[in-house]
Amino acid sequence: MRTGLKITAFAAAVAATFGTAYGVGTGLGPVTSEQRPVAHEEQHAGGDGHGDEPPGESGESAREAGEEAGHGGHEEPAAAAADAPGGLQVSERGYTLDLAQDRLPARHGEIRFTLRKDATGKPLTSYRTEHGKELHLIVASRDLTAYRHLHPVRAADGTWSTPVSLPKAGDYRVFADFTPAGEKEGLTLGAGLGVAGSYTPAPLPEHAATARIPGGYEVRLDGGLHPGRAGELTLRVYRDGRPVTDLEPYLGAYGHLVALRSGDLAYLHVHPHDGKPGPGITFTATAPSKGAYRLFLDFKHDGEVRTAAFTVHAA
Ligand SMILES: [Cu+2]
Repeated sequence: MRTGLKITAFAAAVAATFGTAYGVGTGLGPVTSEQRPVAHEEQHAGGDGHGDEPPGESGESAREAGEEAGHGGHEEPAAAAADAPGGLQVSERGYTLDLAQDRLPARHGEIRFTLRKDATGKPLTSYRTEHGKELHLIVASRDLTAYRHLHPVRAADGTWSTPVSLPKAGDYRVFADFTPAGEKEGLTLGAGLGVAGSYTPAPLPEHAATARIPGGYEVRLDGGLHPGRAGELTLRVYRDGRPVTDLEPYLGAYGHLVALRSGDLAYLHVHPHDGKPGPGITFTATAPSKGAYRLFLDFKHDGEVRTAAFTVHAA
């Protein structure tokens, strides 16, 4: 849909690999790739076709398309179903994110929550594994300067918990990205989290084509986001000035990308699976609207998961 934030990742050279519509809310037509090392076909990287699809079909069609080898190219309007990007609602499609507490007394603490089925009120205890995990938890500050990608542990009663260490006090948003067992389409629920302490909201970092991160790494961004049409983003990883060609798979992919829209933190999670361990990781993304987005790329190298962030303006 026009409002859906759609990002597709594809193999550097040719075909993209998309397995599931993981990480995308109903409204998003977003598609993410599966962890399969073998590339499938690129899914609806094109911006065409959305808006004509019946609602509710996008994620599913995207996923199924991704699973069917031989599905070609851009024709599958996976984005169709989405009316709104994911991560904006605490409750969606019959599931609710129930945070045990919506504030943390300190920057170092524990996040506990339950995902409930609205129909019964009972905790959801059966999930599909996506990218090696039943659930991915993203925590981002409202000002988009802090970001964490966590993997909580689920107790037998369905309660999820994870320690969290945040860089500053402030307003955060928690995103639970998961696929209930039996559902074809993943969803992302979001809820606010306040972290006690005084803080000053930071302005959105300026756009920069290069992100420097500890360890001597530099990630360079080429390409951009465009509202309503596909744009290509390539992220190249360098260390000490030299291209990195031995990226390590992290949760089945060489790169994991989350895009958050400035202003409302609409969420999109994408995993490229081109099987190429660097230096370039390419995504195709369609922004749901004009505006600023913050991109967070997780990659693993030298045994550690590292995150590079970029501000991108879709216009
Ligand atoms: Cu994850």
